[in-house]
Amino acid sequence: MNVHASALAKADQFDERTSAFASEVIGDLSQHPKRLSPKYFYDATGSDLFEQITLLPEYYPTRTELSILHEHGNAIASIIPRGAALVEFGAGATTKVRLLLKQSAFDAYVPVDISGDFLRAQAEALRQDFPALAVYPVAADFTAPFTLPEAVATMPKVGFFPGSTLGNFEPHEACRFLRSARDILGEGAQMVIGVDLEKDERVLYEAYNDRAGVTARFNLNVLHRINRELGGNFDTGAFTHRAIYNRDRHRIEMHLISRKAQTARILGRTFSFRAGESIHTENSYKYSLERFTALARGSGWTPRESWTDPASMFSVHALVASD
Ligand code: AVI
Repeated sequence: MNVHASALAKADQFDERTSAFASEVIGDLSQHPKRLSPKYFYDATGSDLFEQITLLPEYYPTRTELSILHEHGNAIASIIPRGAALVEFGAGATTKVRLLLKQSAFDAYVPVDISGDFLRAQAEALRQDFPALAVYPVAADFTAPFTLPEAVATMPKVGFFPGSTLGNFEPHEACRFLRSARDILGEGAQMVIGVDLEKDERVLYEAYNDRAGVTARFNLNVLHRINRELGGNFDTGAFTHRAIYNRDRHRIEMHLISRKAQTARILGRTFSFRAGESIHTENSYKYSLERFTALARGSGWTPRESWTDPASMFSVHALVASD
């Protein structure tokens, strides 16, 4: 039996989502260099740690994007057609979308997220605060094709993808996501998207190596999650967080570094780590305005307008689906 098949056989007792997690973890830790997908950061603990990250003094993206959405709210509202449906790809904290919903005349809001329970709770809170807004949550993996609710079929569509989550995709994945979003939203759609910008390396370094150690806990949580959900036996104290800026590839890389030679068992498989060996857990790409514009153009979108903060730390773009 090959590695994946044996992991899957052991994972028989798991639900579909945990089996997929098991099989991906086994596959990714069998690679050279070892890696783990950043999408597995976000269980309840990881999502809570990420919310804490967004409030850290060093982590500028969240508050800077909010300041842009505030400052340029009227300009953003002016390009949004009346009675449009706002389709948010991924649904985390609702602070940003609330700002957009307050500033513009949307008739419907369609949050799309893999976590159905979380989505329904968020949807209920928004229904209470925006009684005139129709809310249609869609439980789906937004990186793959999905169908919009019939109720918004005839409304103009505006996609919303804040937080520079696009930066966590490899460039070819970012292109694939933008193409797929264009297909889902359809002709004449618009997209409002937040993208983190290249900047002083020290600022980038500190944003991912905060003094309080929250990013380190967020990174290490993926090993805790493997222990919790897959019965792994990672000695989590024997790994350390490392985030570096890779200038040539325009990205922050997050790694978990093994402090010593050690092994970890997951679902009957043993993985060996050399002292100093890395598990690559995340890339966070930083764009220049030119590189993002080129990416959008090559992915079925025409850039319409973009806004940055006075220090050019972060950018928000309005795109229109190309014909
Ligand atoms: C969600 N994403 C845009 C964050 C980022 O900045 O790449 C995830 C994160 N990783 C470490 N800190 C925050």
